[in-house]
Amino acid sequence: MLSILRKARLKDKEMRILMLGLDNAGKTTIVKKIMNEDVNSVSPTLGFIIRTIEYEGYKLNIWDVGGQKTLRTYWKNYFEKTDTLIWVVDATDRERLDDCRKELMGLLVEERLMGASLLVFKNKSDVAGSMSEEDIRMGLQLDSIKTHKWTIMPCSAMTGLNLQQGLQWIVQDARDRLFLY
Ligand SMILES: Nc1nc2c(ncn2[C@@H]2O[C@H](COP(=O)(O)OP(=O)(O)OP(=O)(O)O)[C@@H](O)[C@H]2O)c(=O)[nH]1
Ligand SMILES: [Mg+2]
Repeated sequence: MLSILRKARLKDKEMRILMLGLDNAGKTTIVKKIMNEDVNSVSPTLGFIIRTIEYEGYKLNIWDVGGQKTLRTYWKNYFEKTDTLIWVVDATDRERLDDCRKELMGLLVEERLMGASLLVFKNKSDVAGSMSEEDIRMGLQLDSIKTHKWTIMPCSAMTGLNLQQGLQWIVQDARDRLFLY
C-alpha cells in the first residue's frame, strides 16, 4: 500500500526529502547555496524550514530540521513519507563523529524511514585537513548499512562542490524506483 502511494507521488515528480544531521553540520547553508542565496547569514535552525527546489522537472520538498541535541527528539515528527534522507556530516568535527554515527544508526531502524534512500553529504570538504571520505565511511560504519540504498559524497556548502550531483543522485534514485515497482 505504502509503495503504491509512493509510486503515485514519484510519478507526480514530487519528492519529500528530509535533511538531518548534528547541529552545525551545514544543512541550512547547503540549502541556501543550492538556492543561490547568501550563505554568510545562516544561524542555527530552531524548528524546521521547508524549501522547494525544482530539479530536472522534479519538485524536491526539502525539510531542513534543526540538529541541536535538545531538538533531536522532534526529528521523529518529520519521518512520514520521506523518499530520501540526506544525512549531513561536518567533516571537520572529529570529536562528534561517533555521536554522528549513533544518531544516524538510530534513524535507520525507524520503521517510517524504511523505504527512504540515504545520501550522506560529507560537508565542509573545502576545509584543509578535514576528514576524508574513507574516514567518514569507517567512522559512521556505512558499509554495515544493508537496510537502505545509500551513497556518500564529499560536498561543500561554501564552494557548491557536488551539491548538484547530490540532487542528481536523488532524482536518479526516484527514476530507478519507479522502474522497479
Ligand atoms: N567551511 C565551510 N563552512 C561551512 C560549510 N557549510 C556550513 N558551514 C558553516 O558551518 C556553520 C553551521 O552551518 P549551518 O548551515 O547553520 O548548520 P546546520 O546543520 O543547519 O545547523 P543546525 O541548524 O543547528 O542544525 C556556519 O557557520 C556555516 O557557515 C562548508 O561547506 N564549508
Ligand atoms: Mg540549520
